Amino acid sequence: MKLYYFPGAPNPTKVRLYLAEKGIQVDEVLVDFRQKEQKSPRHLARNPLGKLPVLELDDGTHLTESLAIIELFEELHPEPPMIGRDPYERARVRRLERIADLAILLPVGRIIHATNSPLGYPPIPEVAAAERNALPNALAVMNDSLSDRPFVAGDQPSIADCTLFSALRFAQFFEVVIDAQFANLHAWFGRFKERTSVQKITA
Ligand SMILES: N[C@@H](CCC(=O)N[C@@H](CS)C(=O)NCC(=O)O)C(=O)O
Repeated sequence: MKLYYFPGAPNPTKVRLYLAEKGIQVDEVLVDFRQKEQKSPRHLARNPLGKLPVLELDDGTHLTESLAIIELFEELHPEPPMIGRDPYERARVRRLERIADLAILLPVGRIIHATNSPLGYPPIPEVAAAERNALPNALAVMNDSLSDRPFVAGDQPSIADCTLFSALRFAQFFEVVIDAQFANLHAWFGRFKERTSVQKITA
């Protein structure tokens, strides 16, 4: 299998982090956003939406959508579980992962692309303002989750940590400030940053 990625992009990062946490090796192929390679005919044949990540399977077919890719690997390699051990735990992990993705990663991306887009999108101040306004509610949910546990969904890392870390790393890189009131979140980010998985994907 081959994973097409770009190093700074948060959706490929969440998959790479997951794979590193699980100790799963796949070949990686860089698609260079700086050269707009994600919109080249070659890449559009892999993903008509012109986005990353894309997983190329051994039969040559392609799978897109970061969560679908992660769920495939989780079914192929169930141990150690990163989406919970029973239906209730899985539901709780998926809830937090969806909040991290839809209410943090996506808005952070919109703020960045509406203010200082690395892909060259034009500034849209009203979009940035609306997203900045909504973001603290979701950050508060994560901050509360982290009040009594070392990882977002419990005692062990889960896919919710991978998504949240990718979102906050993207925010940090493009100077989207996460308010200091979210102390549990800042402490978790500092701890997670030291993990071997993070060192591995940033090497
Ligand atoms: N829902 C998709 C989102 C994919 C996505 O938006 N990827 C971004 C990178 S984080 C991308 O490829 N952007 C390039 C572009 O829009 O040109 C997923 O989870 O994989």
